[in-house]
Amino acid sequence: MFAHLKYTSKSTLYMSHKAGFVNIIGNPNVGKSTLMNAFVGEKLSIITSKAQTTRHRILGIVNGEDFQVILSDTPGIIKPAYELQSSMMDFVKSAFEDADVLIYMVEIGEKSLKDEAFFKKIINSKIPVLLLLNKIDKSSQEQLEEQMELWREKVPTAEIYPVSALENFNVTQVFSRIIELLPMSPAFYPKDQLTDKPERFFVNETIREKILVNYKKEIPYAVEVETEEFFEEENIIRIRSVIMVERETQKGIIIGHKGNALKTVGIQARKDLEKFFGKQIHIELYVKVNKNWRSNAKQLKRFGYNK
Ligand SMILES: Nc1nc2c(ncn2[C@@H]2O[C@H](COP(=O)(O)OP(=O)(O)OP(=O)(O)O)[C@@H](O)[C@H]2O)c(=O)[nH]1
Ligand SMILES: [Mg+2]
Repeated sequence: MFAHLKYTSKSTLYMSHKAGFVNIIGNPNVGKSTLMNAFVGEKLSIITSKAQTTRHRILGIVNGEDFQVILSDTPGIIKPAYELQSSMMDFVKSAFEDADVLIYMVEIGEKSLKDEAFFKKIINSKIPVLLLLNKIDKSSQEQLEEQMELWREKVPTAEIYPVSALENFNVTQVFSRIIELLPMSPAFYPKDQLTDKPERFFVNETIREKILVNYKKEIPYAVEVETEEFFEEENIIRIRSVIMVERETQKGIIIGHKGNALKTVGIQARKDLEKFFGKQIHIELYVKVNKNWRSNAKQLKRFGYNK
């Protein structure tokens, strides 16, 4: 099994192997999910131009012969207004607890973290913090220098890297630095594992991404998706998912005139899922009202927002 490796004895192998948790935190919409996907090379996390796209803590595992980097994408930091958002912030809190390296992502033009308590945790962090100044493709040299200076003052303990997660600028360099900082450790997950989430989770998320993209204002935030059936055959995966909304009026909006809006979501989700799973997809979507699920602890638990 170890024949292709440089070292032959298992104990040497153990000694030379690095592994650890690298948790990505920051304000909403700064590009955390884009970065994680860039590291992993797969679209594990959904990405949209809207804030609060990510609601869970999602692991993306990058495996090498002598390393395993376990990245965590987390929801953007906000002051919670309802129960769902409190659960989202619990995911962020948990990301502080097990990190070996913390990635604090900010974007060009940003001046502070929305939540002061989280910011204090970052500046007082005992573990290495890599502060990534993202979206530098949008900035001038002058603005970049100004921002680098600002963050040097604000978080003097952090190593600062200007990056563009979208255009893959400096991403490889940051990854090399992560490897340097990781502790010696055997792998935590099997070496062929890419994430901690099951297939249905990615179906739910892909559908939710299409809802974020196709509907306005409050609608996407009132939506949760649950996949009731995921049936894999040799050449096709048959999926049936329920789109849950909080109110009857929202149900009408999701479905749209003659069902056209919902049809668009189905077509777009199918295309992405075919790419993700590398198989033909048959998808059926339903809409159901699940009254005030965002504030209902039991429902939240059911959807994986565990306390
Ligand atoms: N120009 C530019 N846009 C970027 C870059 N990285 C991310 N974006 C865009 O920023 C938006 C937000 O990206 P996400 O990766 O979803 O951001 P996030 O921090 O995960 O957002 P939340 O999950 O809502 O907290 C999307 O429209 C991305 O395409 C970048 O390096 N440059
Ligand atoms: Mg995200």
